[in-house]
Amino acid sequence: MSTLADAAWDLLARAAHEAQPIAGVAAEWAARFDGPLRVEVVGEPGSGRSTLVEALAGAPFETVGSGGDVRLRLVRRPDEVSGGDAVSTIVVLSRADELGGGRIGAVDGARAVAARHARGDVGEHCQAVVAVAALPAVGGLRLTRADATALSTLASKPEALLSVDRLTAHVGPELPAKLGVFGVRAAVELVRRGAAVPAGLIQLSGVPDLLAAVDAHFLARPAVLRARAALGALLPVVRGHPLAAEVERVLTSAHEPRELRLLAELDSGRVTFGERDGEARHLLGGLGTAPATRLALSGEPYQAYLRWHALTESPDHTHAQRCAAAVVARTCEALVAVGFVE
Ligand SMILES: Nc1nc2c(ncn2[C@@H]2O[C@H](COP(=O)(O)OP(=O)(O)O)[C@@H](O)[C@H]2O)c(=O)[nH]1
Ligand SMILES: [Mg+2]
Repeated sequence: MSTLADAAWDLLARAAHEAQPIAGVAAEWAARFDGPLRVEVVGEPGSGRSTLVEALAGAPFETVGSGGDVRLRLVRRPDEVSGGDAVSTIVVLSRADELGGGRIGAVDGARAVAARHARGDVGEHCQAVVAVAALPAVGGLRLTRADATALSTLASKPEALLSVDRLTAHVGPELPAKLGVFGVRAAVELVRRGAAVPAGLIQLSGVPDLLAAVDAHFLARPAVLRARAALGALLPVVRGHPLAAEVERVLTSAHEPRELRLLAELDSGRVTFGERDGEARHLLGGLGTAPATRLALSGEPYQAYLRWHALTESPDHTHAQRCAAAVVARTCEALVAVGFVE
């Protein structure tokens, strides 16, 4: 059912026969249709882009500075987010360890802030909000033997951890610069517990949470996101050309981005159908897009359609729930058309 990708591919192939600059843009995006998803990392200077890119080295996607298929939008405060394309964006609450002066629970606190904003206004402009402290994750992998010795020394000097100044007085400026104050405090705690410092810091940094979010929201259906990005790039160059109306129609009528959007809304808790959430997630392709997987909890697609369609007119549900049910019902319609093939 990747109809958007098929439609986009078809439009790009046709656009490739037009005059420049249409042909050039179409060929450029057609050429990357089968490559890895390109994840753009954007943010104000100082938001932590370079550090995050380093922390993401080795991830199963390519990070780029511009022209990506999807984006990680780094902000230091959630209220910096006031717009943006919801389907192709994950908001990263970066330098999360600095919240509350680098105390040991800083990243957990930032995680709670991120979850709250995902359910609120910020959630309207993205698929997920994730708190990340990339510096301790990256720094932990660069610890020298001298750093390890300094961490052991600090483990028996709790007073040295009370402020940056005291920390610097005890171990010099390098270790705090490498890990941040939070990172040093967390590393000392790991040393006390006899745990591995680099792995422990990565776990605490939120980088694994971000990788999981990218996986769930972007990498699960790369063709849809790539197709959408390609048509989005083509649109400004075909303005005034007969192709423009078609590109616009495909972009606005595509159902798959609505599925992705609703899956994110169910995840963040912005929308819920109570005990029916599991069935909705399955139908929307959240556990795999094969028809049999989508229908695993629903059985016969036409009956599923009737049940979800009934919700779109239910007076017991909110407007948001009725709109969301319409998206699920539309998915069921497509499944009816495909036929339930085991
Ligand atoms: N405490 C802390 N500092 C960070 C973090 N990420 C980046 N920084 C620091 O913020 C400054 C800017 O980081 P950089 O990654 O170069 O940001 P860019 O300008 O967006 O590329 C540098 O001094 C980094 O060490 C983080 O997660 N925690
Ligand atoms: Mg930089």
